[in-house]
Amino acid sequence: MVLTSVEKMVGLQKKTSGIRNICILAHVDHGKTTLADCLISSNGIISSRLAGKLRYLDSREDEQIRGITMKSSAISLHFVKGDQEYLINLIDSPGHVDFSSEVSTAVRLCDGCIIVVDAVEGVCPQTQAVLRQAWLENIRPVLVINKIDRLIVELKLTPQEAYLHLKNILEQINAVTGALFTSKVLEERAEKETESENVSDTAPGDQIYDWSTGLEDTDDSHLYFSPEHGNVVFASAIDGWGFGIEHFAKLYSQKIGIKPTVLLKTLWGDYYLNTKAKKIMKGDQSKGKKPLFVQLVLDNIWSLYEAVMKRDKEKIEKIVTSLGLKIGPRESRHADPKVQLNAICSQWLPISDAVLSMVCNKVPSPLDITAERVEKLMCVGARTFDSLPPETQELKSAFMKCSSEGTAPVIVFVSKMFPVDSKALPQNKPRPLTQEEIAHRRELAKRRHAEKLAASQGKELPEEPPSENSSEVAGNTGDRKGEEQQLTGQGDSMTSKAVKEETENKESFIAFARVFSGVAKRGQKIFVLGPKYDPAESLHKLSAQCSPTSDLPVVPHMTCCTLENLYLLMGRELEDLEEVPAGNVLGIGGLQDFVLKSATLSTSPACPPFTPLNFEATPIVRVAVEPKHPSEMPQLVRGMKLLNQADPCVQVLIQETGEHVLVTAGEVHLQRCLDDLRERFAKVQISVSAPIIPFRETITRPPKVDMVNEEIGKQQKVAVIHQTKEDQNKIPEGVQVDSDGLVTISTPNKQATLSVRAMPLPEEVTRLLEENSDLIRTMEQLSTSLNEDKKTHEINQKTLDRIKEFKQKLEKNLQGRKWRNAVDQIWSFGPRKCGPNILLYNFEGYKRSVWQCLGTTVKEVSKYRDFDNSIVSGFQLATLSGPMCEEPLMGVCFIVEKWEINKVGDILSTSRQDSGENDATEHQQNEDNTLGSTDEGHSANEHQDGNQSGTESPEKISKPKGELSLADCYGPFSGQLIATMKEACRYALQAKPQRLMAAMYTCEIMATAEVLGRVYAVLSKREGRVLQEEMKEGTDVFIIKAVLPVAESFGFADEIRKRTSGLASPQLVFSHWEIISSDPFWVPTTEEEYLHFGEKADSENQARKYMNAVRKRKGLYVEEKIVEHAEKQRTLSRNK
Ligand SMILES: Nc1nc2c(ncn2[C@@H]2O[C@H](COP(=O)(O)OP(=O)(O)OP(=O)(O)O)[C@@H](O)[C@H]2O)c(=O)[nH]1
Ligand SMILES: [Mg+2]
Repeated sequence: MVLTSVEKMVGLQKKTSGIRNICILAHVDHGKTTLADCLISSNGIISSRLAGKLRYLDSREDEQIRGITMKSSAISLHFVKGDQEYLINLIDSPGHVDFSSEVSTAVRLCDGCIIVVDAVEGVCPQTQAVLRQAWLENIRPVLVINKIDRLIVELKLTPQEAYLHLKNILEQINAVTGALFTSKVLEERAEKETESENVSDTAPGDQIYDWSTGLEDTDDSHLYFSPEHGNVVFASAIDGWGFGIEHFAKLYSQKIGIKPTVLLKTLWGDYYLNTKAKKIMKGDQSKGKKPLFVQLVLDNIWSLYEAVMKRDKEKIEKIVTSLGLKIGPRESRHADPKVQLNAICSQWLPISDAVLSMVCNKVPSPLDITAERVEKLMCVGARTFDSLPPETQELKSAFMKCSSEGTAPVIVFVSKMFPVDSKALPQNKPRPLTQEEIAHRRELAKRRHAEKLAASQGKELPEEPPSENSSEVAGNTGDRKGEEQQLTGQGDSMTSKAVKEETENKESFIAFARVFSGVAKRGQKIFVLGPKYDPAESLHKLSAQCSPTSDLPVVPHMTCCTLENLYLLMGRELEDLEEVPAGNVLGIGGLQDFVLKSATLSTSPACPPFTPLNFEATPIVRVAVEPKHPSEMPQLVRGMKLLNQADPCVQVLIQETGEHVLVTAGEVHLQRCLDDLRERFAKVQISVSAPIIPFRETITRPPKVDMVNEEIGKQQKVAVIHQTKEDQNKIPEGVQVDSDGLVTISTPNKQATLSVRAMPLPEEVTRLLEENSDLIRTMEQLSTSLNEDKKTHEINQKTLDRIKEFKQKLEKNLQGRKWRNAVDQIWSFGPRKCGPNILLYNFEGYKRSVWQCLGTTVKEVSKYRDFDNSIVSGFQLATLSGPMCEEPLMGVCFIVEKWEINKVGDILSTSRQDSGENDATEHQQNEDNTLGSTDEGHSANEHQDGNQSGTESPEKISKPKGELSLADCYGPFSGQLIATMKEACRYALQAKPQRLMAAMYTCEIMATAEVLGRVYAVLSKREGRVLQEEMKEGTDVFIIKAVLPVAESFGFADEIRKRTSGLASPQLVFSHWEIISSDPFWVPTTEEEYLHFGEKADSENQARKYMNAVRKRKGLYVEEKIVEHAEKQRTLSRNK
């Protein structure tokens, strides 16, 4: 029986101080959904007998089958504590890494979270990840240590051991929070320091760095979990019990006559009770005393479990009566002791009371949102709060007030869109009639009956005044009108039938959202602000007071929509609402066409878009999909669009090859996406390619030893003749490669010559480039705007500092003779101008810098400058796809050592010779931009001012007219340069030892000692490498940390699970790129190798296998000798 009506909830929603928005976070399988069940059953939505078995919030079929949660879902609960009433908006989240993006969507809407930790497994990788997410969002965590029954039943610990174990877990968790806190304080301190440095110019030599200072004066006690602070609950969700120590403190203060405040402080910790003196003393172990927690709490629980497990009826009865509980006959006679336990414990220490009162005490209400959190939400990227326009800054107070008055601006954040079957929407559901409607109908029926009677008796009824808007039919005209009514009624039901059919099989998207300020009303018009919306820009165009209802000019990234339906989220059900006041979590219908995944909604144009959600997982697993029947392509495309909207993390793309590609976070996620696509969104059969695994190409230093570990000396080289020949064939005429790997190549028209060398970058530099790709992109944008002399981008001091720091780090890591001045000579990064490869220039007469925004270079115009872009473009192309299998490059540095361009006049003369008729069209070309874009004058323009028709640059005027055409029979000169540069890079790369890089997962596996061997076997079969193995304290569980190539990971989790009979289950997270040490082009070249491997060298080569697989997939030529040296051919004779 549902105890709370929707009306009650609506009432509670208005009392902001009694609202708690929380989510449940944990590692996979630590019992979030089970705990949610217990909390839900306290509201009577599900029966308490089913709590823990039903997993009510796992509403998808596959969630129930697999037993893991895959999406976050919300439910509103009512809780009474003393004379206070609370509304708890509870969100359950998934724990599996593949769905960590769903956690981000939940965390954003909440003010606090319940961190659940398994008492046996302790802190796991996802526990740390969710703690970090809670931290980043600035929400208050509380802790539930769950599954304590396992300590009793499975591990068979004594209460004393269990106490130590729990203490240990608590310390581990606090260590994680401590680390987060310390890093933040230090960061803030460093920031302050730089600020104060900027202000006052103290002599730098006198400063002594003491890194601990900031930490000491910052109070951090509220951050830590400690039972005495009331933010820890010990529980067993499956058995329905849980308690905070204040429960026992209250209980025992009466029994033993010690003040509850004293007990509260000493019940957890190394204190014991001196029964004679009735005093609590410190220090337990040394004297062999039991700590209070063991004596007063754990002992009782242990003895209850023991009694029930041993079916000691007398003892059970004794305990039950002493606790004053009533156990129903059904439970007390039940064969399963678990049922009895549940019945007793859930009455004795109801888990929902313990958890919900902790939440109400410790989690702030929406009114107490901190200024820090508001500022963080309002500032996108590197922007600071002070740099926002004043109207926007004013909105901060609206956030802080969280007011539901009519004047308050409405601010809503949508964190995800989730699909709901249209049939399940409240407005499409058959609704039970209300009392009034029933009464009304009865009245009508009565009257009709009376009319019939009257007609038969020939009497008339007294007339009643006809009421206009009621559907009642009155008086003697009733018959005809009644017919009409019926007809239209029928019409109605017919149209509604049609609508129904239409809505059948259709998905509606509901926005998962929270109101941060104002009241969201049904039918209200509101602005939808995209993530790139900039209030500063639009406030120029609009007045701050304008509302979404007025006529507005077009503003980028801003649209207007209507809040069509508002819903109360009740797990599997939705309830219609008229309006939702500030501070509540809600569902919004009708945003499908306006919001893709997340958005900010507001009635004020000054509202900034919220900072994007922090996603922990990187989508890495990609597959190509196509419909089984090619004619069903449109359905698939539509389905993929819907899927993209429904999942916060999936990426849906069409590759250059025309393939439709899904990119997902992992195998489980992929499976869910495909199921959704098949059964829900596209409803067609689809075929799925094998996962497309990304690789990177790179080069290394030449090896010092050969494949049989012999040192390579020149005299040992064997002339494997065909190999050398092949090598020579690869390099066409006109390309010179010297012994050092310097490649010299000319453009087809011989007007320019380039010398390029490739070098491997040190690993740290590659990592640095990867980590700072956003910064590099910002630098690129800054340089462009500087070049265009636009001052639109005010350079933020913080960004500048970060760039400086980045430069210093690069300098530190690029040292030695080879890299002299390298950092100052960086010309570009690639691919896409921000990747992990570098282009350097190293020749006289040229100056250019990516550090332009730091103000280091003077602008210099030279003959090179005009073709600068071509070289950079060639480099971008070369780094985008390498020669091995057309995958992007990584960690490669290209150095242009020579770049000669013939004098412009020479180019001109040759181009005249080559194509004399060009002169005739030259005038036209000057006007025609498509051709003109190739001429020098124009490209000079591009660099300098970008205005083409106005004042001409002095250079251009001084040049003879004919010079404008630089195209010859080989095509435009700039194009030739791009192609030449690209070729040069590729050859330079091939002149060095090339290697493939594989994407690596890190995985953490927990396994018991007996299955350890099998885990290792699976790991080594799949090229995995164990990094660390340690034993979890107090258990016989080993934690193995390993890395594993993504390419070998498919089916890994399943295989491990099968081989260990489900005892070990790994979690895979993308971590980094790693060089595969084997050379894909390797053939024996030294005498030893030749002897060892033979001429064919056909033993397995991992890198070559990967490379050829990629080449095959891309339809590139694969060098494969199918039958070589066939010894004997067998002819199968046909049976006659
Ligand atoms: N022994 C014991 N088992 C529990 C307890 N709580 C939950 N479980 C079991 O642990 C398993 C996982 O529980 P769930 O509630 O689905 O875990 P979850 O954290 O929601 O898992 P995900 O949503 O997939 O991350 C189920 O088999 C539960 O029966 C507990 O207190 N004691
Ligand atoms: Mg769950």
